[in-house]
Amino acid sequence: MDENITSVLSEKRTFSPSNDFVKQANLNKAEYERLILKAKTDFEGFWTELAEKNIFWFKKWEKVLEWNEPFSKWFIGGKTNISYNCLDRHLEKKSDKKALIWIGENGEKREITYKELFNEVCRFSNALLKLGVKESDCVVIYMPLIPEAVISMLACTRIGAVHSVVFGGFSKEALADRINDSKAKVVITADGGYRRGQVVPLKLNVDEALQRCSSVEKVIIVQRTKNKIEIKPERDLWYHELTADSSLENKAKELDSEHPLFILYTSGTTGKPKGILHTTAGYLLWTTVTTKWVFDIKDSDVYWCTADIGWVTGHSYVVYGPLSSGATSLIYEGAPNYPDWGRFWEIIQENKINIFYTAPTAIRAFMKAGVEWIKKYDLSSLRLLGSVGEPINPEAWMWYHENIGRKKCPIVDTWWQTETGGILISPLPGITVTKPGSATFPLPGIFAEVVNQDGNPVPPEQGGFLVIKKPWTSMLRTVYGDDERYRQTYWKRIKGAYFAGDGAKKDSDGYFCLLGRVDDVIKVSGHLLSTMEVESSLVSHPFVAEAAVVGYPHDIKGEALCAFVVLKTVEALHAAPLLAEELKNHVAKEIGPIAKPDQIRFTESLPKTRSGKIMRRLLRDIASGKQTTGDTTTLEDISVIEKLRENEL
Ligand code: 6R9
Repeated sequence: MDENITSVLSEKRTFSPSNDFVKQANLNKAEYERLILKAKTDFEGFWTELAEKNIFWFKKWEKVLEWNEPFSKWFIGGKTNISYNCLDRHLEKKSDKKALIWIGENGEKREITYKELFNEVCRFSNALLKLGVKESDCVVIYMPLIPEAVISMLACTRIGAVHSVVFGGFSKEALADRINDSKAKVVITADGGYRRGQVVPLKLNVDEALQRCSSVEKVIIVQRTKNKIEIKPERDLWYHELTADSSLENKAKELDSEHPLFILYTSGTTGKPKGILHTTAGYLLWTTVTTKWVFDIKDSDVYWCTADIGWVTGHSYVVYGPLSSGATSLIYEGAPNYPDWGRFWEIIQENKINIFYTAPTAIRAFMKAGVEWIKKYDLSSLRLLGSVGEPINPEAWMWYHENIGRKKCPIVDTWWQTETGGILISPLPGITVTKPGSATFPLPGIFAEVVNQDGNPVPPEQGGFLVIKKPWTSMLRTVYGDDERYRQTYWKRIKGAYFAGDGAKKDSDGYFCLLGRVDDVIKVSGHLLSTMEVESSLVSHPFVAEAAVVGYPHDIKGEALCAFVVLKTVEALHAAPLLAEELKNHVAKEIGPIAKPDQIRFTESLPKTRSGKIMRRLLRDIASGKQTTGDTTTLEDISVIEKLRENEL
């Protein structure tokens, strides 16, 4: 890319944290400024200080960092264990405190204290050892969001096995690919999981996937739905039978700082998913520290991150960050709209949730469902809101602020990736003046910049590439089994920096605004436009619930914009031909004529991955009249594609 990205939206609204929030915040302004300065002037000293304060070590490290671009090693010579940090170290003071609150889709509830969670993890660790699972063996976890999924993760890390969680909504093909790439020895699954009242046949998927996988020796099955499954006696074991006579005594392994912790697959621009590898101490440190800083976790808080453990957000901010901080973390098995759109708000009311962390796609779905669902519930326990996964449009941000936060809660719009392990750019809730649609500033210790293709910073208000210029402790170590792909994907595009794949700009006040993936940047009549900005403009129209904008080839403009638009009500569609014109003019007015979409297509829903990201690649194919190509295994509802084709104008 040789031009700069034209950035056209500018946000003037600002929100300061309330005095009450500031007074009680974990991180105050003076300490923040000290940390920023310390990281600048004494980089290794900065990380040393954090590692000493926040982590339990069996043995202290000898060397803070070995940086051999693009490979990093942190806290060399140190020994720790993430399961020990999440469990054992809390037992003295918090053994009766709730570690997990689990809510099943059908309303069941289990509350598990730190002592109970510790016991279960020890019991299951012993069972895994008895099966012959050794340090560095890979264990695939393919489960619904039930406590045993968290127990499995913690048991693996306790004995030094490497887990690879595969989202329970993935197909048997996707599961088989991931098992084969990681050469897993054991798969932990459940007979089934619940999704909108239906049973998802997880064990059946495992059986079918394993026809293509030769590395797996044992399958452990948690009984969840009691649907009929086939048991292969030489391979399959019930979790409850396996753990029944297991001892509760288990000493956490003293693992090297750089011991591999987990692999998590994420999609790349090519078909083959990338196995992102994280290691022990550095990941533990940054997830712990960011939980404290960004979520302002207090001992009395009940915290709810709505992500599934199949995604990195579930790893870092459902399991490891909160448990290492000794917090109470709520997990909910079901869908946000099951049995109705009030489900989340009911859970918040009943469990007096204080901190709520979710994704913009969910927020926009709630906007569409209407505020009636929210008004029925008491949300006054909430004190902090978070957003992750995509750029949050200012419109959605304001809605979240007004309707869920009741204009009282700070919103932390947290930018990060599977690859970064933890949050890198985010407001600090007791310090930062926020702006809707901006993730604000890099955290202390994170050297982020917006640059052009030569790696030079671009002027304010101009779009460019988001890069990280110095290593950080929770960075990915490599793409599992493929160092060259790691180097090529992340370190080749911009010299001397980690390139995240996202476009961004800094505004005139230095605020970072994420502009979406660079492959979502479109060149129209010589201008590079961010699809996100056009989408935000569309969503700010009162009739529009959600929009996805893609480019398609155009004789004169090079590329033109096609907008796929979901309306708030079906009735609005009756005015469709007029409305399409109105929306085009709306965008032209809000952003400028260059951003005016050539086509508007109305649709009931957008094709999304199961983690809620719009699959623009598929929309691009439809907009340009091509056959759908490439991998669709991560698509949540395949029928959306057919419907979109039927609607072609
Ligand atoms: C944590 C997670 C990473 C990609 C990332 C970016 C997008 C995440 C964002 C955001 C704008 C935010 N992203 N958070 N964009 N603002 N606050 O989502 O990891 O699934 O690996 O996705 O998500 O495009 O590059 P992952």
